[in-house]
Amino acid sequence: MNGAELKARLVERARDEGFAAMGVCAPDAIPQAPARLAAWLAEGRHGQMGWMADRADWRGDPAALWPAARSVILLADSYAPEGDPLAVLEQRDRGAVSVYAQGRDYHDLVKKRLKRLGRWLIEAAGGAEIKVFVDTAPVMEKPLAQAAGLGWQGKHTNLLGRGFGNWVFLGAIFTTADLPADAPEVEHCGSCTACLDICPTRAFPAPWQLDARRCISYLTIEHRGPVDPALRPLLGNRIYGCDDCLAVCPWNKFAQAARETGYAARVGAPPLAELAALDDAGFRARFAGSPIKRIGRDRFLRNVLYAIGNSGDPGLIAAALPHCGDPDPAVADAARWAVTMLS
Ligand code: B12
Ligand code: SF4
Ligand code: SF4
Repeated sequence: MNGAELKARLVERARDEGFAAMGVCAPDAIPQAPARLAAWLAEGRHGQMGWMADRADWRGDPAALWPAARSVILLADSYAPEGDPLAVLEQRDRGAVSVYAQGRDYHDLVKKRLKRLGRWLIEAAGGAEIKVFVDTAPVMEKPLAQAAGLGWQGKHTNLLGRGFGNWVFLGAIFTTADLPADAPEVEHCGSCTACLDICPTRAFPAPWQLDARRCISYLTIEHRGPVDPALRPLLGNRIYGCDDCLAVCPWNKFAQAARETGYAARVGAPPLAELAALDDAGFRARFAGSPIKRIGRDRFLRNVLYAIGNSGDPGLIAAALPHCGDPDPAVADAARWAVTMLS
């Protein structure tokens, strides 16, 4: 089988595996990425995500990460929500959990299917080698996906496509097989600024640039310790991630229904009082298999307490009070802040 035939068969297999789109680029297809990554890091926009700076040379250059790779295959997997993901922001006594974390952890679900696809490729390409990546390796998945023609990086920095909107996860297969590259996609945001305008914390210093230190996704998932008191009221009831900039994108009218049943919403919008009462064992049992589990009970409780402080409901003081002496200083501080806000 030549490279073109192999790729055509792979596209079919990717569709059978439920992926919304597949494309291929060469490992050296993102020459602009290292300088952009370096500028972002130099501004300190990664905050406490020190792992973004570690191995930045590999992250910016796939050819350096694995010199034997000849092709990079990018895949998009739809997790489009069924209803309006922003409706929950009005229910201030409940926690808003972002769409991506409503079901089972996408890292596991995407990787399983990438591996199946990769195994097929190894056999079909007569012993090619592969490495599969979903989020956790030093790989810049968004510019690679644009280079592979899947879609473009919107002004909110996420990848979106004309045929699927922006509710997609990305995954990559690096391979020693030689596959014909796709043409890169160009930008189709035009004069739209909906994602920039809705951001509650004004986390975009400019279009296509995100200061993670102000992003609610970063603050609720990645940031350790207390959140800047000036930003706390802007978190609202968001306790894990944020969807605002994704939800307003007009290209989502082309969103494809999620094929992966594991993404189905099972967390919902639980009452904040119920979440504040979870001890460590209760937290781990409730969020087993969910990406939420990885932030641990203390950071989760910190987020819940900020949401309680923002609820406007003095009836929730009772849920915050028991945590004012918590051994975790960020939790105790958040509990005291919540009580002050509601008193
Ligand atoms: C670090 C990280 C975060 C950080 C920082 C996000 C960021 N935008 O950098 C935080 C914790 C904030 C975050 C949040 C989210 N994340 Co995240 N995250 C990542 C991760 C691990 C690396 C991203 C990265 O390389 N950032 C570094 C910056 C410098 O690169 P960049 O974002 O590509 O920035 C580019 C632009 O600035 C561009 N640029 C600069 N100037 C200009 C000018 C022009 C004209 C153009 C066109 C471009 C341009 O150049 C840079 C390089 O391409 C990726 C997984 C991966 N390994 O790629 C997931 C990933 C980006 N995250 C993902 C998701 C789903 C989210 C959330 C939606 C989760 C949520 N609901 O809470 C939010 C979205 C927030 C947002 N608006 O970006 C998905 C996005 C899928 C997609 N469709 O794009 C990814 C790809 C994970 C995955 N495998 O699916 N994330
Ligand atoms: S995820 Fe939320 S806080 Fe982060 S940039 Fe988008 S709208 Fe702003
Ligand atoms: S909301 Fe508008 S500006 Fe933002 S990514 Fe979508 S089309 Fe581009």
